[in-house]
Amino acid sequence: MPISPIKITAVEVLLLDVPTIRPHLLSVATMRQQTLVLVFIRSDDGILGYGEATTIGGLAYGEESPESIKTNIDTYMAPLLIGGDATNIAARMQSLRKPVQGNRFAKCAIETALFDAHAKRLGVPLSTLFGGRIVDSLPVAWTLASGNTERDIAEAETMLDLKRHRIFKLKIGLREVREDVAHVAAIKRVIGERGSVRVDVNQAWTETEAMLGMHMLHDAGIDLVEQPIAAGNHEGLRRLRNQNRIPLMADESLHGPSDAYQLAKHHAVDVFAIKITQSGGLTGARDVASIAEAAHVELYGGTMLEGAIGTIASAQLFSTFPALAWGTELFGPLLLTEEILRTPLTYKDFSLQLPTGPGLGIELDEDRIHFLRRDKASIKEKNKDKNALFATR
Ligand code: MUC
Ligand code: MG
Repeated sequence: MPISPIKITAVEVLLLDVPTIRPHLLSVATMRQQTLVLVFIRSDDGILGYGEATTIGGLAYGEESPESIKTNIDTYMAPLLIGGDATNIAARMQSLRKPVQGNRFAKCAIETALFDAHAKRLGVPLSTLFGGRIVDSLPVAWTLASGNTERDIAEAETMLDLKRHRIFKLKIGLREVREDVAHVAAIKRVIGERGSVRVDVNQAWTETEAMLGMHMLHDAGIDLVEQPIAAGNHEGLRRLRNQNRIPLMADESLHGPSDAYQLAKHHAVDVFAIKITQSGGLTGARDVASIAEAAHVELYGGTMLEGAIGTIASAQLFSTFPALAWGTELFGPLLLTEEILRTPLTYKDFSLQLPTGPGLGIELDEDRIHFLRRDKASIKEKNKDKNALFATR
C-alpha cells in the first residue's frame, strides 16, 4: 500500500514586539524594540515547525518589513503550501519560487519551519539534515552600540568578566569619520589583547571616507571592517580591499548565492557575513558557504538580531560548516528584555552551546508568546479561526 503523504494543514505568522535592553544605534536605525516575526507550520501528523523572519528597523535595513512578511506569507505563500507534502521541503520551496519573487526573509522562515518539523519527525537535530554538526558550540560576538564610548567600554568589561563575549563589533557611521575612529580606538585601547574589536559601518561611508576610515582603523588595531560602503558597489569594495590591509567583510552586499558568486569572482572582499534570512533560507546560506569555501573567502556567522528561533536555526546550520574563521554574532536573544523559550539558550565560555534535542532543539514558552504578540487585542476574533496555532486561549 502506498504511504500517504504528510500534509501541511496550517501556516501562521505572529508579530511579537519586544523591547531591547538598551537603545541599539545603527547608522540606518535606532532600535528600542525588536519585532520578532515568527512562522509556525502545522502538518496532519500533529508536528509543529518553527521559523523566523525577523529584520531590523522596519524597512530601514532591507526591503521586507515585519508587516509585509506577514501579509505576503498569509496572502500568497500559505495557500501554496497548505495541502502539500510536508516531508518534501525542496518541492515545497520550489512551489514558491516562480509565483513569489524575492521575499528572502519570508522564504527563510518557511524553509526553517519545514526543516524543524521534519527533523522533529525523524527525531534528529536540524543540523543532521545538513550533514551533521562538526562543532557543539560557536563563538559569539557582542555589538557595542549604545552610542556612548564610556558605556560601551563598561559593557565590554562586563562581557569579558562574565566570559560571555570577547569579540566586539562596534556600530559606526553616524558621526564624522575621524570622530567615529576616535571612539573605536578608545575602546580598543582599553580592551587591548583581551578581545577582538571590529566595526560595522552599515553602508554609511562614501568610498573616499572608507579609504580614510579603513586606513585609520588599521592603525588603531581593529581586526575587521564590515560593509563600509553601499551594498551594490562591488567594484568599490574591491578597490578598498586592494588598497587596505585591514580585512573587509560583505554584509548587505550579500543577498544569497548569486551575490556570493559575484563577490568571490571579483575578489571584492575577504569575508562573507552569512545570514540565513539574507540568503533566502538555510539551503541558500549553505550554498553561500560552499561558494565561499571554493573561492577561499572566509566566513562569519551573521544575524539580523533574531530571537531564539532564527538564532538557533542559524547555529544549527553554521555548526555544519567546515570553517567559520571569524566566529558568529548569534547574540540576538541577549539584546531582548523578554525570554520566549522555556529553557533559555546557553551562552557560556564566550560561545553559544548547541542544543541536542530534535529539530531546532528548543521549547517555546507559549504564555510569553501570547503576552507579547502584537494582535493580542484581537485574539478573541482569532479564536474563531480553527486553523490558528497559537490563538487557542
Ligand atoms: C548587521 O548589519 O550586521 C548584526 C549585529 C548587530 O548589532 O546588528 C546586526 C546587523
Ligand atoms: Mg552588518
